[in-house]
Amino acid sequence: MTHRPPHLATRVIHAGQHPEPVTGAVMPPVFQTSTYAQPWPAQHTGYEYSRTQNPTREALERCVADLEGGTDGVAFGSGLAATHAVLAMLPAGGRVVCGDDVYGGTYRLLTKVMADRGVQTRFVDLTATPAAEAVPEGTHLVWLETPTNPLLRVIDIAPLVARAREVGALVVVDNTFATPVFQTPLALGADIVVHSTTKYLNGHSDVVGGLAVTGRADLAERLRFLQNAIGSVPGPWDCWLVLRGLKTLHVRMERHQRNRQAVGAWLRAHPEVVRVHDPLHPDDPGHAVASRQMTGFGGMLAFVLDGDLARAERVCASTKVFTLAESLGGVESLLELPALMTHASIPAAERHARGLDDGLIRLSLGIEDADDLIADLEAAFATSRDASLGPAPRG
Ligand code: P1T
Repeated sequence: MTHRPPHLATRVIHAGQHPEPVTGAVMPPVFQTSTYAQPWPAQHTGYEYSRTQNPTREALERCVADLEGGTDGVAFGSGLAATHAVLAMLPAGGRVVCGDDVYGGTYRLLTKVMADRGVQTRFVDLTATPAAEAVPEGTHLVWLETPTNPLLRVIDIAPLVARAREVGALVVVDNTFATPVFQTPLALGADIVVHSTTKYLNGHSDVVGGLAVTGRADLAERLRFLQNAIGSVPGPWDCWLVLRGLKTLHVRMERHQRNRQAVGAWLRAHPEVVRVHDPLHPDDPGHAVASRQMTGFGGMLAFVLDGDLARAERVCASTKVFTLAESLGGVESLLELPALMTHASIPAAERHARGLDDGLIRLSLGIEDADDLIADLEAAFATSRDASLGPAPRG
């Protein structure tokens, strides 16, 4: 599509796609091929080998690049593969400043893989530290999620971008939670946006994938090189599924958000709920920045229930509509305990220092009926009062 309609609801359906020239097929076909015939050695159609070029993957890359307001999208086999490719741009001995509340796998990649290659990471509370202090001279890259996983903290992107420019660092924003429906970090000056397309962009919990988007030609060229050189590319079927999922991103996000609003209000009013992490609420420390930086608040919530970790475990094991599972962003509601599941790779002392309580329950609100979701939590809260409930025997 050469004409770029102003509204995201139109672009999620059309951006980067055009009817297939031979048959007019409206959906980009799944080019399920590893290689392409060449009429003469080293003469080809622009497509040589599917790790390097694949038309289905390119349609997905163009679409997400457009939604994020970038020029280039580069797709990977998972969100972490996209993260790894971005970090592979660092020089030996590179210095990273990373928000102190990030997905556990991102933390693990930085501390257990990149650290062995000499990359040093400082984890900083980017919600509370002035940008000049957070990003010292010599920093190569600033990595942040906003809203963060799992505490839903909101980080002000623009001052970090201004500071990063002063010291010559790149700013990378993992936009998985907000999606371009609610936030476009490139418009705030970020250099690269990363997604786990596994989550909202695909939206149906049936694909693992990742994507990096940039508006800078030099970074696009390097990422494209790394995509091919490292080789962690997604297959064409997975790309096609994400493209299909994207077409409803806009309506799904509105419904995720509406359910989040309803469940958040119910949780806040519940006498057994000690704390709700919800930047939608005016009392939340992230509310002011979120109101300025985002056009919506998304579909995630986290809360702490009165009682010990065992009670939180019993809640998670007792729901009937919410599924106890890692991941997020699908049409079905999920819940999980980050300390034991998605963020278990962060040592307990560090989790606690960052305010991640062991009993924190994370909700990914799906698009079911909000009343059914609330009734499910209410019933699980009641069941969890029975301390004799325990895990099913294995085997
Ligand atoms: O799982 P993968 O597609 O590799 O994406 C990694 C990733 C990156 N960024 C964020 C913000 C994420 O939440 C994730 C994956 N997160 C989960 C699996 C989870 O349940 O939090």
